[in-house]
Amino acid sequence: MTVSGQGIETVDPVGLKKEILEKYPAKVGRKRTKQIIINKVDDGVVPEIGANVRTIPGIITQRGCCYAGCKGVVLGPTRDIVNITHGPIGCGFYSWLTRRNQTNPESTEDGHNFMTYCFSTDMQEENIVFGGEKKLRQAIQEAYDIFHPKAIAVFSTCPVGLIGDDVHSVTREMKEKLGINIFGFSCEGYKGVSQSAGHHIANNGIFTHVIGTDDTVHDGRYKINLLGEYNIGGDGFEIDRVLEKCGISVQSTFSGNSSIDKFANAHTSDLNLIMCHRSINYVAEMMEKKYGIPWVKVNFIGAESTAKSLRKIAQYYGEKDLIDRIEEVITEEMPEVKKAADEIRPRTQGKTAMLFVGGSRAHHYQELFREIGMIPIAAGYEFGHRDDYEGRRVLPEIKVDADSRNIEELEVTHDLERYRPRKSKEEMEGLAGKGVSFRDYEGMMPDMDEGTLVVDDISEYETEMLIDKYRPDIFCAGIKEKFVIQKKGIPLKQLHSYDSGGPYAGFKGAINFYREIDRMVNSRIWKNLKAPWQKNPELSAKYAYMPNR
Ligand code: CFM
Repeated sequence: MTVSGQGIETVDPVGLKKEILEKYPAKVGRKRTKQIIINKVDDGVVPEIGANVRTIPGIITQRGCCYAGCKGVVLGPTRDIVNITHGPIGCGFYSWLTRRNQTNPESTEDGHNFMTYCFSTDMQEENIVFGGEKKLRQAIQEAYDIFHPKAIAVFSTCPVGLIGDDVHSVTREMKEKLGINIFGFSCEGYKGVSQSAGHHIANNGIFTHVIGTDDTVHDGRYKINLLGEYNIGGDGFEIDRVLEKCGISVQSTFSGNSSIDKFANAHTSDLNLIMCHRSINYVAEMMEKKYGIPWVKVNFIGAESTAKSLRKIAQYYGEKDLIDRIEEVITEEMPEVKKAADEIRPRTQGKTAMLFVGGSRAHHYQELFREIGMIPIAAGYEFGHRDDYEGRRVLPEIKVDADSRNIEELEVTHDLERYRPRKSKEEMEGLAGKGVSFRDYEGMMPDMDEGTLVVDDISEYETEMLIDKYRPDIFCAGIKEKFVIQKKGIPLKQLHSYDSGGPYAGFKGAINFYREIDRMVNSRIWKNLKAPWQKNPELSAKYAYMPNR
């Protein structure tokens, strides 16, 4: 299939790629050419893309750091862990309440919610010179005395690694002294090439220190964990509503609306569902090895994908009650969604979208656009790996480089007491035969049209080139890109924080999204907008020279 939509036939992607690369020094061009791909799908197989490699110094990237991936993304949304940033105050401050992950403290007895606080050791020059372990010990003690939390986690920022503070021995010592769960992460910002390294480190830590520490088996006929759902704008609440309506118990969500106790007995569930493959596939893999819980990839972004994911769960259990209930729920929820889409589609049909976000949403949200007839013409991840683009089939081909070798791979074996295969080998094979693919993710590119552009770790310059050539009807990215793009007269939807909107997951979320996109792509304001330099290309100014000041 080739792309068609308003005006996009006039852009030649091959020529555009050439034009982009020409402006770079030859060495930079040679690197970027591997990360800018014109999509082709041949029997599910797509071209190779360069991903998860270092950003070239001097290029303005969208990426964040390892600390952001560990503390901000994976552990941050857990309301009853006191998360202490060990470092200078800026790292703690700028990762404080910026991600719009919602939580419901009333669902845990003690009502603890520490997410509204910003805990930091506030390292000063003295600590950099003489070491910061003493200050860290004091911070843990102080947090314990004031809040009496169930757990405390410590996150290392760049200087901690540079001066060699041993956060792990401090946390071990304090765990023994205070008798609560205390653990640390060596997630210094400079590790790896992006926040993706921090996800892996967070996965290792939570797997080692929390999962499997409570064997209580809770009630529930169909018990699942939802992995890689962070409850941005309330997405997790909508997914919980739908799953609960189907009679499925969400034992633990990693880590939207989560509490530490839920992580502790996640190993008692029947099935792991993965929403965001990039940030949490490691936990799923390790839980399967250690406890025997299989995992499947799901996607609750888009009404059709939600229905498809629910049917996948039904197939896994294979019980008539559940299969019937899920069909009932889909039949109940769909008409409202269809009605909204049908009403909106005449206004959005054929309009174009670009998505440059993170490590999973640039893929998932294409589905929502298609549901209202819009066309994703270019997309890319900030920090996805090749498997997120091309599918997990390429995993064996991915070379381990110096940056990925920096991140520990845990050796995981069967837990002698707790390992219990949820399905026999024959049952698993039977399900696979029926099309339930376990441990699989097909990636973004096979879902995209031929001739669309896929750009990994897009730079600001490349973004501007794409916009000038294609003039998409909407661009999806984050706060760092928002105003640059809006000044070019293109509306920008933040797909990290959702601006002030959401939820967009599940059935009700889809309706919210259609409506918002309709308003954004059909508002005239963007076409009427003129930057000051477009109206008056020559700006004049006066300056005064005051020698004695
Ligand atoms: Fe996963 Fe995420 Fe994403 Fe991500 Fe993120 Fe995020 Fe994201 Mo921002 S975990 S990879 S590190 S879905 S914070 S909730 S929106 S970049 S696409």
